Amino acid sequence: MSAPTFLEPWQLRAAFARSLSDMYGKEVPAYTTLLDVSHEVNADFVAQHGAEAERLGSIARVTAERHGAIRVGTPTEMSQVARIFGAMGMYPVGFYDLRDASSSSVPVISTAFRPIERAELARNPFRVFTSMLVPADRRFFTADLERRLENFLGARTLFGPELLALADRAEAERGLPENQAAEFLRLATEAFELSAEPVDQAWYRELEAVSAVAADIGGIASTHINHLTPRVLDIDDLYARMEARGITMIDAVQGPPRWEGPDVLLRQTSFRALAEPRTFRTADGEVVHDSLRVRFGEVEARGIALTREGRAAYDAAVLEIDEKAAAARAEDPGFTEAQRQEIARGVWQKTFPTTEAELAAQGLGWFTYEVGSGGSDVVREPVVYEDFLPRSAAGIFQSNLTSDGAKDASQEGTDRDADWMAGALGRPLNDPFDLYADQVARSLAGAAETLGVDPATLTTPNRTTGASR
Ligand code: OOG
Ligand code: NI
Repeated sequence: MSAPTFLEPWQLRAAFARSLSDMYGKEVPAYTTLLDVSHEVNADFVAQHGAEAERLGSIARVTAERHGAIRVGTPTEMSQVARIFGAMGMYPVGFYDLRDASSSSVPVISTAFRPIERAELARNPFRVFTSMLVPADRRFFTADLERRLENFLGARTLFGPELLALADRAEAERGLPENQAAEFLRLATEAFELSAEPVDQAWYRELEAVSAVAADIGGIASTHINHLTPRVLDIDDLYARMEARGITMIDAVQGPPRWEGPDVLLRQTSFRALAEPRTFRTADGEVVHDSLRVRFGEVEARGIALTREGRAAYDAAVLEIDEKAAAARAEDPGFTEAQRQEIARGVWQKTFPTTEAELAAQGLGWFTYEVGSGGSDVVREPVVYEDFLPRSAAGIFQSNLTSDGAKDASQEGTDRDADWMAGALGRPLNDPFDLYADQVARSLAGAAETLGVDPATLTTPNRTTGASR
């Protein structure tokens, strides 16, 4: 097949995900190991489970599926990121405040850029968790440090004018001719490469004392991809295989426990990447070689998207698990992760039903409805969770920090919310629940029209097939 002469946004997105993956594999060899093991896990899972394995996405989608994480410093940089991803059909979804979700010092707020249409997600679901620093937050930064941070950030250029012009053109014209597309992809990939420029040692270390994340964002004049995460169909299997290869994983898989019912939301785990060589410029102008441990490897398994009710049940279950685990730990200092998992499973069993049919009937999960091949039956399909979880994100940030940093809890935090983020982005911020609800409503309207019935009659479980799930 010859290369297309015009690349549409989804083709730019798929090509960018591949190009970043190639670049990151060269920078972080452990990522390549993670990809190999992920492929093994997915191949074995498909061999064991057949068609059922593809219930939450085709194996082609899952194999290519990645999420990246990047971090920027200012609203201007955030709005530029929005233009670059807009060119690839990726739009900001959701607001995450990690300042409160973490006990250690993580002074950022975040959103995720991703495709929002069902067909676009099926073509390539590449998403990028994007965090921005909040220098105005006095719990982390003094007025003096804020001012110096703003000066430093204001003086740097993360994304050049050529890259931004190509991005704007691609968004306006819904794609780019192949030559420009190649240039756009080259410049976009380069913008997220680790820079070899020496880092100002005193400045970096000053910020690092406050927060390793702040130093990674505001201590250097460029940005880089922080991690690139493949998706696996069995994350517990992946975890065991990585440990068997001698790679030390963080203590736990974040998110819902392993259990016998349907997977919901997101389960993630990670490992500490090796220290990477970096050069520093000392106060006397000398360039010295040292290393930084900032980037890591992460992997995830995705489950069914939950409704607002389902999410509230999830949030309550997480709190209950925490309380029970804290009480058990207080009684027994030798309390283990395996025991915590046992508690979590117990809480899950009383919170969530063990079948998709019940998850749908209780209004906890999102499902689409389509007219089946018989022409009169309705087939219910789960909607995959396409977003992130603040708590897991905080857990991932935290478990990979070299130190907790410093946070002055007596200070008042700076208000930041979804509206503020939309202002920084210079474009609307999508609400994830609205996107899922929309997708479901459209599937219902389509099926109802085909059958000539009221959409509301289609969601009753006895009209759907697959009721035994
Ligand atoms: C982002 C951490 C959050 C996830 O998957 O929840 C994240 C970061 O480290 O910049 O990537
Ligand atoms: Ni991540």
